[in-house]
Amino acid sequence: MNYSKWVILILLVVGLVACSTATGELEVTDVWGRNSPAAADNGAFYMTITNESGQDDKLVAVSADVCDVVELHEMYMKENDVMGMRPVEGGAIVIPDGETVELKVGGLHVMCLGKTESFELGNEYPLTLTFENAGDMAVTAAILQAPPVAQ
Ligand SMILES: [Cu+2]
Repeated sequence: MNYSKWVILILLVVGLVACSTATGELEVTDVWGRNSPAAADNGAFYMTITNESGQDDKLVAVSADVCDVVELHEMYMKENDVMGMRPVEGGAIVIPDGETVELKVGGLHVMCLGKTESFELGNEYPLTLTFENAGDMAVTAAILQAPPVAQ
């Protein structure tokens, strides 16, 4: 194969990959992490996920180099009006077709257990989201000032 054929082949492959991501049927936006000092063992990431894929999907895992372990958590009301958090049922967050699911302060969140560095304002960390149907998706979380938690 000569050089120009290789170029055409590579362009075709790049085009196919671009198309498959450009369909963007599962869209992840506003990915951010809460600022927290190195002294805090754990951190949290939040994001908005919109599913226009035509079928239900599930966020089944998240990986991040800056966390020893990542879990998908939800806040819930314990007794005496005390909020607690726990891993989501089944270990996955369902993203129903045609709906938008918000991971936000006081609700669903990506729990970063065993932070390996201080989450300073302005830092950015790559996360890999794994969806049951859509597969892996790479996103970047910006570290922002966390809004006050509603009482
Ligand atoms: Cu949590």
